[in-house]
Amino acid sequence: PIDVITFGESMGLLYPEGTRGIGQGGTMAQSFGGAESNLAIGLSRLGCSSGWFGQLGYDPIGTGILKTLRGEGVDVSSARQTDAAPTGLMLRQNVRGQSSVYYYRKGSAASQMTPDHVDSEYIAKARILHFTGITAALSSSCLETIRHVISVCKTHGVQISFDPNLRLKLWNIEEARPVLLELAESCDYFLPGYDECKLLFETDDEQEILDRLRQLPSMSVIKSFDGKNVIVREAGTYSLPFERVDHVVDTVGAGDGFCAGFLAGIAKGWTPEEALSLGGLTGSLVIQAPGDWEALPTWEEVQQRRGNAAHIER
Ligand code: KDG
Repeated sequence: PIDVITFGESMGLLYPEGTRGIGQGGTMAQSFGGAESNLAIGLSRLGCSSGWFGQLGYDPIGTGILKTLRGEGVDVSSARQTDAAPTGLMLRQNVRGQSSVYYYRKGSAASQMTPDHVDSEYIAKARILHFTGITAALSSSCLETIRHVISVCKTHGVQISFDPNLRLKLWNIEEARPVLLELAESCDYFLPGYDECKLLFETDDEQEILDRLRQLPSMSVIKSFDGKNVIVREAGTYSLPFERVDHVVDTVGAGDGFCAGFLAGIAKGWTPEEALSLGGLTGSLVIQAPGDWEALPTWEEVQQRRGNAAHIER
């Protein structure tokens, strides 16, 4: 078995070095991103087995992404590369603390994923299958792929985790709402942010949001609810204040880090309350260094943070 399998779009990432913005000349640095591959890396670093699949182009960016994922210990045996379309790209800049992203992903290899690309036997190996709303926004065939994966999970008793990851650059809230709510109905763990809840349920009223989440069949875990992370179940709520962070460097990837930590806890057989604390800690470490996934902590780092270091550093 594989603890967590996830799928979606991973893209090349280019960003200006230094303090210049895009279009102002200078040198671009390269990396890659993708909410789901960030999560798979996070799980692997936390000592869980993880797999990622999706469709990349047969190009140096796609090949580079696969190499890095392999190096991080993520199983990519079910990932595909195609000659028919390129790997998507995103450009990001951080000017005076304001981060902006520009996507070059329309028609990308990932957006052409179809249910035929899904290996049911591979999915059946997962203890938990995780996907995000980004994939649902890419194309109708990607949304069909998600629906197909959900049915495969139900057939094989695989638990489902879903992060809505609302990206309003990809679709508007009217398009997104019914789809994300449909998907929330079919998962075991629903992992939204509080701001996403406000948009999904069309209210700023805390109590109403909690009531709506309680009506879902899944357990919900709200990231960033007024300085805390909160588990919402029919039986009640449980909340844990944020970890102390002295210096926020780059918040991109915090949600993926949180989900990786939470699912790692669940995969290790912890209670959801214990898993929530690993989620919070992992997310807090991601934002203290740059990169979408580069700052994800290893299990050893997490242990040290918790004061459980197995050795004293010399
Ligand atoms: O959560 C971080 C992701 O948003 C980033 O790595 C890129 O997946 C991505 C996207 O679609 O923006």
